[in-house]
Amino acid sequence: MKIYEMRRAPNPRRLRIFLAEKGIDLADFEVEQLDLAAGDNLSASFKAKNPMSGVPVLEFDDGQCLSESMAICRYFEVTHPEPPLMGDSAESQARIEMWNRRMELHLLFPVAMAFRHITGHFADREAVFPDYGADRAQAAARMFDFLDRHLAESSYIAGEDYTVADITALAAIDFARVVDLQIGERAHLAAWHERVSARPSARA
Ligand SMILES: N[C@@H](CCC(=O)N[C@@H](CS)C(=O)NCC(=O)O)C(=O)O
Repeated sequence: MKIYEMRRAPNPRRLRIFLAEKGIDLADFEVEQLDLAAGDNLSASFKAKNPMSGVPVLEFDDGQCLSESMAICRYFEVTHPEPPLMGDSAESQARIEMWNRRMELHLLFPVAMAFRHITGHFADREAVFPDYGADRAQAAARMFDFLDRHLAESSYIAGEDYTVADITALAAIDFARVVDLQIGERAHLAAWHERVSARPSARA
C-alpha cells in the first residue's frame, strides 16, 4: 500500500497520528511526499487518484485509492480494531463521530481557511479574501475558548478516552500556529494539549 501525503499539512498528520496510535508502522508503506505549494496535487495523474486533489490518499496494491482522512482512518479502524479510536459501541461511535465532526467543521476548517486566506498560500489556485481569513481565525479562537471550557469537565474531547476527535483537534491546534493562533492562557486546553502531545503518536 502507498500513502501520498505532505509532511507539514494537518490532514496527513491526522492519518499519521492515527496509524501510530494503532501501532501501524509507516515504514510498512511506500510514502510519497507531495509539494502542495508547487501544485503536485493538481496534476492529472494525482487527480486520477483523488479528483478532489487533497492529501492524504491511500493507494491499495491493485491501484484503487481512498481519500478523505476520516475514510482512510475508518478503513484502519476496521482492519486494526485495537485500540478503538472511533468507539466500540453504537453510543460511543456516534458520540465520537459527533465530536470529531465538531472538531473538523468548527476548528480544523476555520484554521485551514484562516491559513489559506491570511497567507494566500494557494493564491495560484483560488481567490484570496484576507477579511474572510481574519474572520475564520476569530472563529477558531472562539472554538479554543469553547474547548477550554469543555476540557474543564472532560479529560479528552469526546469523554474520558483518547479518540480520533483528539487527533483532529491536535492537528488543527498545532497547525493554527501558522496564523499566530496560540492556546495562551487557556489552562484546561493547555493541560489537554500537554497530555495528548506527550503521547508518542504526536511525533508522527
Ligand atoms: N477533507 C479532506 C481534506 C484534504 C485536504 O484538503 N488536504 C490539504 C492538506 S491538509 C490539501 O491537500 N490541500 C491542497 C490544496 O487544497 O490544493 C481530508 O479530510 O482529507
